[in-house]
Amino acid sequence: MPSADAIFPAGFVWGAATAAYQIEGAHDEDGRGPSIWDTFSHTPGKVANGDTGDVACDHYHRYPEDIALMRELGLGAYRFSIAWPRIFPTGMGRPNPAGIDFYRRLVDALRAAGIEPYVTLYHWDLPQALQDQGGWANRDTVHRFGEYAHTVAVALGAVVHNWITHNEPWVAAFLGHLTGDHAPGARDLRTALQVSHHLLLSHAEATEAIRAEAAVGDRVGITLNLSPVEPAGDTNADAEAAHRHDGYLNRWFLDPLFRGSYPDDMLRWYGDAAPTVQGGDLARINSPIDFLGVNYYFRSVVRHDAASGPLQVAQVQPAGRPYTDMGWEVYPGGLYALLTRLHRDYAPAALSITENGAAFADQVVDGAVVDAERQSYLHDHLLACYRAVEEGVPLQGYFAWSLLDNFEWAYGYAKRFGLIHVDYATQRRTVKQSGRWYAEVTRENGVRG
Ligand code: IFM
Repeated sequence: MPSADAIFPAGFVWGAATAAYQIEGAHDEDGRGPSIWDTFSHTPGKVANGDTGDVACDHYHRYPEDIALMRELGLGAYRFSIAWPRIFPTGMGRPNPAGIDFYRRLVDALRAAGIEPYVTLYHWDLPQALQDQGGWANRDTVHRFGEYAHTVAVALGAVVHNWITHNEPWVAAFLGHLTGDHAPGARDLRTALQVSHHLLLSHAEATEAIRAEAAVGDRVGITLNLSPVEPAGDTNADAEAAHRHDGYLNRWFLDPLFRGSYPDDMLRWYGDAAPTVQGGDLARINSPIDFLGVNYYFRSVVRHDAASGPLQVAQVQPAGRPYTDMGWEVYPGGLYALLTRLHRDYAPAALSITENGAAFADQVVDGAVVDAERQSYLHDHLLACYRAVEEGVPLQGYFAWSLLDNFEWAYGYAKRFGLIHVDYATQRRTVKQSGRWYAEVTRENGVRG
């Protein structure tokens, strides 16, 4: 994409994002209970290199240093998640005051630094005790999530004004319960679909709980991982596969949230595996939200393949394109296509990019990390956002993923997404070249030249 000045509207929010299990460490401190990710990562063979989140970036102890780094980057906002098992070590009962205190200290320190907290309630770390009772496949977990949301809203509502109920429910449902790549490692389509419905319903329940405590101007949203889907070839079968993949990944979540129904074509495709939905569920899920969080990394190019799983869809990696260390195509035009489609088809009141970024195999050389590829990835995706804003898409913020290198789930520490490099042996932080460049973006309110 050519370089040009792209100065965003006044008030545009510049941030970076993380998640509790990926950075906090302190897995058994101050009363925190185990989550499904503790269990999963400690199960041999589930995570590359046997890595776990036991220590991670030790952010639990080093958050003041990390907030000082956020200031260096000029962040106006920081998106982080609360570890449910710090607040409810067994998922229910009495809240753990030490867990609440940690997040209060974190939020107070952010506010003192002039950084607005954006709080995600669920970024995949379900208390293990709730998994032992069926986890998200059990409808009771929806109510436990509502209680947790209420407790956190009471504890932090005076100082937190932007809430995200869930991060990427598609990942939690399908990687956690269909492919088994994520905790809790189940492999069953019907379970995955029931979980997806309960996650959406719990979004509704948490939204209601937060709104009951909220002040005027407080905002509640949900973050979805979304991707435009393109057919690999020009056959009808590929076109249908692309439509189906769009239904699986995008419409399965967008339609209930914005239209109050699951897509008919997907209900037909899933047949007996479709989830049990009770009367009134969809109306609650369809209640207005203040913003839609969008996590975008790559487009999906797919072809029909009768042998590829329940969707009969196979991913294709177009030749001759750039790829990140995750094997994800670098395709900024997909972000523009996605934002304009969301605006056209679903018209959310506001949008925020709650994650966007890239993993590359960074190295510290003479005290510096020269990550030109990440800088260019971010640059080109910001230009895509700018184009969308210019065309009237109500995009209000952008959060780079991620503030720090961190625990990349099944890949462990092997993949680095940070604006800041972490040496896990010493916990030394080094701001990468992309981080210094992002500091210019936040200062200029956009990309110059
Ligand atoms: O690290 C994850 C994050 O937890 C959720 N969104 C995608 C990121 C990169 O895979």
